[in-house]
Amino acid sequence: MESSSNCNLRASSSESRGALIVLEGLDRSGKTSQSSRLLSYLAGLGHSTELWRFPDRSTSVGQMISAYLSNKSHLDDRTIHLLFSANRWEKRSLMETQLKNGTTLVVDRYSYSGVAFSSAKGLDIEWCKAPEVGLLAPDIVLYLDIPPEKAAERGGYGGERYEQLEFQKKVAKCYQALCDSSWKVIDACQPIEDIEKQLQDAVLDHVMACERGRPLSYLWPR
Ligand code: DGP
Repeated sequence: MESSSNCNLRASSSESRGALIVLEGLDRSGKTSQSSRLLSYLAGLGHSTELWRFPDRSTSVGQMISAYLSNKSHLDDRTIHLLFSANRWEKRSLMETQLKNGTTLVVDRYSYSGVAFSSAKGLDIEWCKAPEVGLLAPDIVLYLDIPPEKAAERGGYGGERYEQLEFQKKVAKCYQALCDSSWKVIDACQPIEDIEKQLQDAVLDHVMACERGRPLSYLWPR
C-alpha cells in the first residue's frame, strides 16, 4: 500500500502493514468464490492484495497432503495434522514479509480448518491447536456459515476424503467451539451478492486499521 512509504522511522509496532483476512467454513460453503470476489474488491480500491489458500498443494508437503486428501495415501491422523500445520509454517515467513510490505492477504482456510477437521476426528482440541502456536493471527476470520445438509445439496463434493455429510456435521460443531470475537459469522445461504457485500463491509475497518499500524499478533490470542 502506498501509505506505508513514510513509515520507516516509526516504532515497529506502529508500522503500516497489510491485513490478514481468513475465510473459513465447511466444504462447499462458498469460500473460494467469495475469496476471489473479495480480492477483486480490495484490489479495485487500490490495495495491494494477494489470494492465498491452505493447504498450499504446490509445495512438497502440500503434495503429500493432496495425495492424502485424494485417498492415494493413508496417514495416521496426528501425522496428517502435523503436515497441514507444517504447510502453514513453511509459508509463515513469506506471509509476514508480504504483510509488512503492505500487502493484504485474503486466505482461503487457515489454522481453524486445521483444528476443526482434526478435532472432528476425535483428536484433543488443545493438542490440535499446539502446532499452530506462533503462526500469525488473522485480523479477521470470516466464517461462511452453512448447514452441512445445505452444503451437501450444493453438490460438487469431489470425492476427497472429508467430503462426507456425517463428517462435515462434526466439523461444523468443532468450528463452533473455535468461534471467538475475531470472527464474523455470515449466513452462507444468502444470495452470493449479499454475502459479497457483507464481507466487504466486514473487512474495510480492519484493512484501514492495519494500514494505520495495528501490530501483528500470534496464535492463539486470548
Ligand atoms: P480445500 O482445498 O479448501 O478444498 O481443502 C481440502 C480439504 O482439506 C477440505 O476438506 C478441508 C481440509 N483441510 C483444510 N485444511 C486442513 C487442515 O489443516 N487439517 C485438516 N485435517 N484438514 C484440512
